[in-house]
Amino acid sequence: MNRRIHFVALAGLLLAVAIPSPGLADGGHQHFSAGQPGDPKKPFRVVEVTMHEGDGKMGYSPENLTVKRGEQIKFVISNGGELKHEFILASETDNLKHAELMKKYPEMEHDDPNGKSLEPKAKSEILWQFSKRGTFEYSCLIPGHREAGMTAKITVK
Ligand SMILES: [Cu+2]
Repeated sequence: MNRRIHFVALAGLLLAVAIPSPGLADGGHQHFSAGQPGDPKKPFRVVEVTMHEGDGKMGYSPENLTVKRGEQIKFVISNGGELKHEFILASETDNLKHAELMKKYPEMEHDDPNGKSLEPKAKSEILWQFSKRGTFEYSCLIPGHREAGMTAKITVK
């Protein structure tokens, strides 16, 4: 009996060590498709992003952004609408997968290095380093919002 309890405790410990915590944002364990969280000690460019809706459409301003590979951008994001919105920075592929998941869990809240949920009139910031060339995006994955136009393209040259 005693040995068995020890075995269960040991197995639990091994399992806890073997599974990396998704909450650790040290860049080594969390998967980000659009680059990596920025370093506030290094230079960055500020890009102001607003979220809005009206006339059956939803969107961001700006809708297009071009950055140089390695450049850091501080996104200063404001929700200028009457609804809750999100800013999720990733590849289109990852955002589409994430959007499918959000259809099942529409109440998902984001406060991640690459994504924020913003209540109406709320503001937030994301500092990001675009370390990879390619085409990425920020999008709102609340069901129906992306479809109504809430996606913006980022080109990393
Ligand atoms: Cu939205």
